[in-house]
Amino acid sequence: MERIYLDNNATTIVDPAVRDAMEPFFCHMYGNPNSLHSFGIEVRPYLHQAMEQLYTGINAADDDDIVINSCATEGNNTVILGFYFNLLKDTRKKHIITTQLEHPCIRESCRYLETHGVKVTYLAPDRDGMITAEAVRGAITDQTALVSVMWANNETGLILPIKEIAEVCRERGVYLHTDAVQAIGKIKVDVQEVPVDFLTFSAHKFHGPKGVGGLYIRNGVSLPPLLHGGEQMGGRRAGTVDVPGMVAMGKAMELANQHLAFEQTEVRRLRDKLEDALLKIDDVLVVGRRELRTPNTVYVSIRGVEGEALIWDLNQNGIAASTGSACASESLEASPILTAIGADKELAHTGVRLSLSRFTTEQEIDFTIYTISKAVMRLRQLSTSY
Ligand code: C6P
Repeated sequence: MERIYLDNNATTIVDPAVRDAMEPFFCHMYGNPNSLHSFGIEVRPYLHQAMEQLYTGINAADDDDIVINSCATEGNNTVILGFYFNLLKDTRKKHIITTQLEHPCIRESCRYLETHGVKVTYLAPDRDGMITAEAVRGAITDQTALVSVMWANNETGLILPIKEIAEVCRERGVYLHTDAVQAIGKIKVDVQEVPVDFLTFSAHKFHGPKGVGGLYIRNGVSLPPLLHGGEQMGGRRAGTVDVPGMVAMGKAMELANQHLAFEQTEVRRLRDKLEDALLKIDDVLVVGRRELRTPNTVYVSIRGVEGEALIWDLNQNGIAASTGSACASESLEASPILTAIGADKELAHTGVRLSLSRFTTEQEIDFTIYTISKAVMRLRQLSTSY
């Protein structure tokens, strides 16, 4: 049976062109770029090229930094914990603002800082699943050092008003970090248009390999490293650079930007086709207006159909989807986002995330529509509450 992958917000297939780009760096050009011999020297231009691709990809300025690391979890921890050591620990600025929508790697690092006396505000989404710039403005005090708000949400695909939030932070003289993991490759990310101070990304979310990511740091902003040791990354992140991973991430970023128009047209068209079909089922809730979401994501609640049961049914038919974030997929708790937008308890247990990519085909979507309608009928018949 051919399988269908609709869980692209969890991870993506590596683009074959990306795999080809990284391949020579395993058994042929495997030198350590810090070595002084030919094996080390020969890989440096490729790292340089990867950096160029990353800088161009997010429109970073020459004097900004992009620190290559292992994943977005590392990038996010570097910012949150780095802030503690840099600013929060010894000053009266002991307040961070973040949101209830963030990935656990932000939430848990903030919780950890709370045990060290840092005050954290976790802004709740409004009825539309959004965090407004006004909500951020209202939470800033003269003790606030950092605001951390994601660019796009991994579960709903909702795009947050990060430009307006950046303007508020600038006005109030507060640093802004954004987790752009779910934005890169789906919508335009330009750090000149949207003046954030820190931005994180992870290659495996845009058809690069797992285990490599990046942290953008605006020029002049100081942030201590999370990993201390050698002088790699200008002392900002010690440890031998993952050469194949970095080359691959550069290529993946270049391809992601080349495919942005395709995401906005073709991927969006297929997502809308799927969404329209879901909305034809009775008692269905789709979170967030579609024009406010990344073009690949739909998060749907179907009354009388437990999210896990539907995922199981789809999996039996070769279709991969999820009830939400992959790292919380074992949790049977009600979805916080569905609860926030006012879904009742029963509906809040039925959320299913379907996320497409540029590799998703029309036939796959047609088969998914057919399979979901059959599964919903079957599961509703079995339901004691519907
Ligand atoms: N979200 C999901 O199913 P890593 O694993 O470190 O590369 O990325 C973590 C991460 C950080 N921020 C956001 C917004 C994310 O979506 C993720 C990964 C996956 O939604 C796996 S939990």
